[in-house]
Amino acid sequence: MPFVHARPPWFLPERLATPESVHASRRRFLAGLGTGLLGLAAAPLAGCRDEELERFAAPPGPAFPPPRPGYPARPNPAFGARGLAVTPPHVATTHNNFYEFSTDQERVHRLVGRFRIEPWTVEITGLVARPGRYTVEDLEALVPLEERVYRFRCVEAWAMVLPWTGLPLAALCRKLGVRGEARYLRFTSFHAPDQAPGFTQLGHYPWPYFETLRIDEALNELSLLATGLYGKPLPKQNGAPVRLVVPWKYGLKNIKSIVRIEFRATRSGSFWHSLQPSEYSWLSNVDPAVPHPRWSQARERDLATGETRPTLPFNGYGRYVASLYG
Ligand SMILES: Nc1nc2c(c(=O)[nH]1)N[C@H]1C(S)=C(S)[C@@H](COP(=O)(O)O)O[C@H]1N2
Ligand SMILES: [Mo]
Repeated sequence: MPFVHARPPWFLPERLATPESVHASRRRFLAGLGTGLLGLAAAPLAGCRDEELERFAAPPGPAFPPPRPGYPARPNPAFGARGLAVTPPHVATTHNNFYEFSTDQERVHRLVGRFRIEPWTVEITGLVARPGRYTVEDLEALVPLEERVYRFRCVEAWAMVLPWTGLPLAALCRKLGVRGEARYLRFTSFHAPDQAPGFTQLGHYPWPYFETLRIDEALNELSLLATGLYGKPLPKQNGAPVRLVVPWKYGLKNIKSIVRIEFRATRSGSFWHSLQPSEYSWLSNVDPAVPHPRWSQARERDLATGETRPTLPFNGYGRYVASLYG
């Protein structure tokens, strides 16, 4: 095993650095909750035999849905690759965090067979002039799609570089006519236990997955409502048909498969923050100086190359967002 000696002490040896152990560590806090949940938490999909999971199996075929009008979108030159090594599609589409399907990151893409992404609507509600149920095509017609290459950093200290296709959230907010009293956006993911095994297997989690942004974060030029990846519509495992991309925050804020966006006057919470606030902060901004209670955030591991590099404050996007938190 080359270079093990060069790795920082927090880095798990390859033998242990399986997705299982990554998630076992993320889930370990559940032990403290008692009530016999530990058994479930310690063994992903324990009690769910492979035969039961088989009904969720994805048929062989391309991960990407067929292109729609608007694809491929115009690259935004302000957010080009600029020397960043874009993560190969096979890595980004086979290593996913999507607890609705599995805690095993390598298994998610094989369990999306029953997930129906069409028809799909996003309910836009609350403090906006034009609430309603919007299809993804409706949203794409409101704001032109563009492609942006962003760094992506999971709280578990792995990282990618991804070319998203999406609509700038600020432009969408303007089109929707956000009212002055709106201070927060609450996003909600899909909730369909017949379509994904995780809802049942992890029945003690506060489904559906939810996240909240401050309005100034939503209006920041970096915030994107992504409907595509690698110039094509989003694969199911990457949060089809529409997900949030806020690249200065840890991956957990980048909520997938959104069915509802509520513009609110009062703050609301987030899935991981509600489960363990001391480990997953409400803001969850990428910060190398603030370790997770159980691991350092000083460095990150590139998922494609396995190389580690220093974590950047705000994931390298301080120029855009540091002023929000001054
Ligand atoms: N609905 C939902 N959204 C989610 C998650 C999830 O489990 N469910 N996981 C989050 C986490 S922790 C990460 S790192 C990213 C992973 O996105 P990817 O699989 O496209 O890389 O999605 C985020 N959004
Ligand atoms: Mo993550």
